[in-house]
Amino acid sequence: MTAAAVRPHRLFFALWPGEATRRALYRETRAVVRHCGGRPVATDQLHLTLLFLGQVPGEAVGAVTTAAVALDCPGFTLVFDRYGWFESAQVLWLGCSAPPAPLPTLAAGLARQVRAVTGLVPDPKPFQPHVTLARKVRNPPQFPPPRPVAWPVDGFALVESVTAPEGARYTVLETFPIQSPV
Ligand code: 2AM
Repeated sequence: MTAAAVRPHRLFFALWPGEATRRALYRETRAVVRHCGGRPVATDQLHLTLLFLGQVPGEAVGAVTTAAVALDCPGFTLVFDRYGWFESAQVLWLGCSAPPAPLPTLAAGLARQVRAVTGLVPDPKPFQPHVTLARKVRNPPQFPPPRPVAWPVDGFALVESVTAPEGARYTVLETFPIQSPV
């Protein structure tokens, strides 16, 4: 086994937008992000975290993948139509005023599967679906809501976070299709 295979990986499951959705997320939020006073998340890194795993031993990554493959989930479409702010994390985010039921079901199913298959205990914090737009934002957003952005979800991703001096970089390791949205 190579050193790369056995080293721990900082992992999370996420919805990773396709190009059209990514462009729309950028287009509809760029003015607010520019004026929020924080550090924008690069457009190619925008995502919605489903389950944060943290450090996973290299030898457990295969089991994490197996856990995700076993999931059965209908496709769905998210509509992003509101800004939010996490005061303690100083994060400006984009969210949905009416997240469809399959979204929390998918996040909970992943947590259950990962625990059952790998024995790892994922982050127990309640699921708060959001796309982080900017960090180090010191004040709550005082902006009108964005024009709604529709994100058709037909899969999810296992993503690695690598810490660098300029901040974390996220790389998709694997993608998992789910049924296409109807
Ligand atoms: P955030 O964007 O709100 O910071 C990788 O760090 C991804 O996992 C980010 O989307 C991050 O959310 C999310 N995440 C959830 N819980 C986390 C935790 N305890 N530590 C770091 N990131 C976490």
